[in-house]
Amino acid sequence: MSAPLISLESLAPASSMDALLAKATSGGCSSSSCGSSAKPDDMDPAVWEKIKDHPCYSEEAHHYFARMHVAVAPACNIQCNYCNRKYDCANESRPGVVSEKLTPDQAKRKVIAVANEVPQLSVLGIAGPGDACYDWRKTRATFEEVSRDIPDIKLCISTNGLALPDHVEELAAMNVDHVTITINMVDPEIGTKIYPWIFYRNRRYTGLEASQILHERQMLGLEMLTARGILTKINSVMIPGVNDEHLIEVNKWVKERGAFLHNVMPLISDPAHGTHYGLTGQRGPKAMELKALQDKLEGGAKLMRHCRQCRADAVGLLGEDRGQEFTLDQLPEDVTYDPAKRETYREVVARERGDHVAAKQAAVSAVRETEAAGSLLVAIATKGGGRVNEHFGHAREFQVYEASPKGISFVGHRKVEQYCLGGFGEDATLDGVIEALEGIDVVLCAKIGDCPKDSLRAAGIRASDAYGFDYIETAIGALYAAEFGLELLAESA
Ligand code: CLF
Ligand code: SF4
Repeated sequence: MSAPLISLESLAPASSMDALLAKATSGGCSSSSCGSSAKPDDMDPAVWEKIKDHPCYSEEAHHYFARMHVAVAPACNIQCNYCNRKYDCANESRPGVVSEKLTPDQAKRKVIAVANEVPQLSVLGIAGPGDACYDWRKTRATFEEVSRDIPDIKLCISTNGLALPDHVEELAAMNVDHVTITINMVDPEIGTKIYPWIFYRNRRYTGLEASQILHERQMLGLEMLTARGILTKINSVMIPGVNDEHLIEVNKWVKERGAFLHNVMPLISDPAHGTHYGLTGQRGPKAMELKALQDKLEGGAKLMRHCRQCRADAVGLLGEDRGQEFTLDQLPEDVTYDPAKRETYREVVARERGDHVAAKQAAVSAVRETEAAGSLLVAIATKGGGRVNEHFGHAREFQVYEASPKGISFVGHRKVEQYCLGGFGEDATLDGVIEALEGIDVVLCAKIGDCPKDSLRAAGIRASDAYGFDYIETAIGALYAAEFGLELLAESA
């Protein structure tokens, strides 16, 4: 199917409310699935209601909705060997960057300014540096202030879990429906290689005792959240040689205790960040090692594979970061929330999403029906809306999908440096992009020039813009059928 270029791509940066409204209310129903829901058939409607607009808890939602983080809670009660707090909390956010610390009042101003400008915004998260539950007064004050002005924004926190059990009741009372706990071990012996100390009930603990306490508090917090219907995501940092194989056990434990998602993140370790692991040469996993572990975990607790290890002050769709547009010095002193853009965007998304889900289902069925035996790893250049709609040279990441007789599934992403700047591509940058695309069979994008296409081909990676602006799954389905069934891949001229 060659899909029409529908509104979302142009909607995101739209500044004119007239343009937005025209898209939301344009006559007739162009959708092939008008009125259909994007809710998976086997999902409880109450759970769907909580995740349908959350870009981290729903892979499908991440094509449409954005999160923002505010760094309001810098104090922490444990030490992780992959963290140097100077460079953010590596439990949930990318280490090596420094976030702007905010007071709850400043955070509220920032959230309102973003909500007025970024119609995709649906979630406010507190994700370090520091621990949202340990630095609790600031977390609570921020959530209370923001939800007073923007009652429909979803509230989300990330925590190491040590202080979590003390705040579960308040989280439930504040309607915080999404909590991430970073759990890297369920065997305290392994914990001794990850946590040198914790600070608990006014005392510092080290060694096995520290990991034992942390483990017990993490399990207790998870059980308490599950009992209250709060959705939990478990983050685990994959540390080769330390806990990589052990994460299979972690996955089992958290599934038994009701975790909604398990997100295995690669350790980012760089001597320049000054962390224990960085300074002692502990390496992070390669993309294919991470994928192999994730594949082993399939069938256990449901995996999140679309995490971008975003900054603790990230703003925007996952994979993009508009944080630098909203630094404190650029915010107005007084700002009043105007819900118009967000409301209009939601109307458009509601229509587009049903269409996307129908197209996705058709593509997945078609792939299964080919009865082909092979699989394809496909990298997609996209800027949102679930479509192949980014130029190869403009991509700063590729979303990776696997097509096989089981269907079409999202399996990860590869971050790259933007190859084409100001109309010119640098060979050295292209080499880095090709390296990042290791193992990929085909790249699909909205446009690609002959030069990068030839270089990719020389590295064994084909590239095509023949499916530009199609839905991602529609494009992959057509590609798969061409590869294994009906005809050869139609490469663009
Ligand atoms: Fe932020 Fe985390 Fe909430 Fe998402 S991020 S606090 S659950 S709103 Fe998302 Fe970013 Fe991955 Fe976190 S992509 S690092 S999982
Ligand atoms: Fe760093 Fe976060 Fe660990 Fe605290 S919980 S030491 S801020 S990674």
